[in-house]
Amino acid sequence: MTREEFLEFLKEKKALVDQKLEELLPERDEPGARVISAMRYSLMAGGKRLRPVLCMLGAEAVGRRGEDFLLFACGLECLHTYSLIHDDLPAMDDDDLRRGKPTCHRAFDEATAILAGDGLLTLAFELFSSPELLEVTSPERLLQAVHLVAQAAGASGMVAGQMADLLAEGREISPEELSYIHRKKTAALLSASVVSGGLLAGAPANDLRALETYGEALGLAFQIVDDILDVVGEEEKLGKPVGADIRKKKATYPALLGLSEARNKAKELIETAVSALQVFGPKAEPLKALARFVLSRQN
Ligand code: GRG
Repeated sequence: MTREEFLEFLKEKKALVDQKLEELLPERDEPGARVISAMRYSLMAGGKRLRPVLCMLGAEAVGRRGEDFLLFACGLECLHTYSLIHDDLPAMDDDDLRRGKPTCHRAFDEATAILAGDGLLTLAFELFSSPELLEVTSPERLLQAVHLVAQAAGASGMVAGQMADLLAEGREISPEELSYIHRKKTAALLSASVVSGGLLAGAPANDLRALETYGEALGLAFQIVDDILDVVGEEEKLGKPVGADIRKKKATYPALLGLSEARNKAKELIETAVSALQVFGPKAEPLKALARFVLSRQN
């Protein structure tokens, strides 16, 4: 699958997710509807929809139709969007822009943004437990998938990663601590997204292990690329290399290893991710293309 073919493929999958989310969360006319508007504002702000796409492709790698699990996949996007809204809050990263638009607390207000995050996190579990999913998977499989995603998102996954990241601010950290932050904050949910698709699709244990290896390596590479894009963006703004200055800011692989070594590390991880997919043969072609896309993405 070429990059162009994959981009077209991604556009189609993304459209499925966008349309379903639109259907699931209509505007309302009631006293509390402001929170719905804030949830919709962030949810429909143009995210890449990687987590829902990973879930659908995890199911496709084992021979099922990804779209069957669209409700679950949409739950993953709600969960991800909650984490972005809360991450942008003044008490956390204090960001003004997200997905090229004012952050939720800037467009609305802080209390509304907190509630919008709470609403999206809860909506995620409402979608994961949709009775319609029992028409396409078994109750055991569904329960395992919800449990897996809850573990990846909660205080032993993404929330722990965010905590460690906040505690690491302004001081030097070891490569081990950095790897912990990346695994928990970013890789855990990306990996759970693709594994949950496999689980719902009824994949056997060794296929699930392969998807987990893929998801973990992809997630780590994703975070490194994110940090590289930050440095490159900064350099473009400044018109010169940021050099050692990056070390003083957040701990990242570009700060720890330099840009070129960080790029090599991301490449190695993508190779690991792609090799883990051998067991699936051609059905995993889109997952391979997605991994290569993560390496070359510009936003
Ligand atoms: C607040 C519990 C809590 C967790 C926050 C996700 C997160 C943890 C922080 C976001 C900070 C950040 C930029 C992390 C880097 C990796 C990442 C999750 C990037 C954003 O994901 P994309 O690129 O975003 O998939 P889009 O906008 O395409 O959905």
